Amino acid sequence: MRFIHTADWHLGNQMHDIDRKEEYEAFFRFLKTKIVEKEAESLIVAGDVFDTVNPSLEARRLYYTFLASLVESPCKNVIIVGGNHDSSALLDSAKELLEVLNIRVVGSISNLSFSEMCFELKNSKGEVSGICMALPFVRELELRNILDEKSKKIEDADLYSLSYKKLYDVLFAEAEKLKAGRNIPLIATGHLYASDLDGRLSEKKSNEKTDDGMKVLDVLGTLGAVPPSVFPKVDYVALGHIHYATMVAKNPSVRYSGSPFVMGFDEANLSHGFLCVTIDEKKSLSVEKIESPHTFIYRRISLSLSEIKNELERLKKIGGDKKTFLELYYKKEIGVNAQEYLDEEIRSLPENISVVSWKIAESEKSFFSSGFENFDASEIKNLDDKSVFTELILSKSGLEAESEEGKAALEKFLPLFMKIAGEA
Ligand SMILES: [Mn+2]
Repeated sequence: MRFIHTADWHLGNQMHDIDRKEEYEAFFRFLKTKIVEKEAESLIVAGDVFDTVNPSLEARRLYYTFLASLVESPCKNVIIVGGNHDSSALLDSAKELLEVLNIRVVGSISNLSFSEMCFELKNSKGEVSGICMALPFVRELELRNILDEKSKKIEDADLYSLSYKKLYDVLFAEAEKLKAGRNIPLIATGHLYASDLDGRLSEKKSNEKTDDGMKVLDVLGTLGAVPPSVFPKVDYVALGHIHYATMVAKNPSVRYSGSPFVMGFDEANLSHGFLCVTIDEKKSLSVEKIESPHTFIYRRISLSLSEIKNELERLKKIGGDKKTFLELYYKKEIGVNAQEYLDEEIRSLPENISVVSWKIAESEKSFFSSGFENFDASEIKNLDDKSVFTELILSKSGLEAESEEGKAALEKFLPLFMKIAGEA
């Protein structure tokens, strides 16, 4: 059997007010083409279909138009589960209608028995070729409610491991019942934050933001990470919530597909797409990553002012006439007025390139502000003594280098600093 695993579409997202309709439409055309080309018999959408609980009419139109387009395709089963961004009520509102097209929606676990969350998947001949246990995002209250009275009082840290273990165990038993001894693969879904991921989250410090805009500490603290041990022993677990493709605990059968779209400039330089999963008769698994079309170009650039100029020149050449959106972080250069310089550079860009924001680089900002506590010490090697002291004097005095007071402060203090540096 073969299916497409995707998640985190976040339809209706308009970061920096960018109109992304063209990009979404191109993606759905591409996804449909791949479904046909790969002869994928199922599509699994692991949550966060929409970006908000009240998505625009345009976002809803895109969603329904795409689902309708699958009727005449090899895709005979669609499983859609709700994510934390979705309104489960909105997803479930079309449930009965979509069921007629064999599109199964599980917006939330409320009001459902576990057997109603397990579905047979059929191939083009109409034979049952697999079972999917469709678990959506589960809210904290719902997690507590599935535990018995005694376990309800447990610490937050144990809530996720205990409740998810129970959820997946019960679902697994239901799926086994439905499977009734047939030699067909079992697939599970989830929209959650699993621990033990590869890639950028594993490298993040506790105060950095995750792909969902939350700080890692928030996720690990109040929201909780789900340990890999809770996942059921099935042939594949299709997860959503993390916006880049990664395995859980290096297990090739427990995966995040990632989002097919750039959902923030911190993700701009990562690849985005979906997974094409094949499980053969011997239950051996192969997973192919398929990259989304680059309809628009998104880039976060963090460079010194003069390097930004070169990078913009380069982008003008490689981007052709594609719509390109940039977020610039610049590193100050002594004696250059950043505002004037960037104004000039940005004004000379062709129409298809937009700079959505530009600000001073974080590492510089923390250094140039009051304290050194967040300062990355490796950065200091790029600055000479004079630059370091100049910036220190300016930040302590709150003055601009170009202002008269700033010049006076530098004249007064810089020689003193240089003298001390010389002696040291
Ligand atoms: Mn999510």
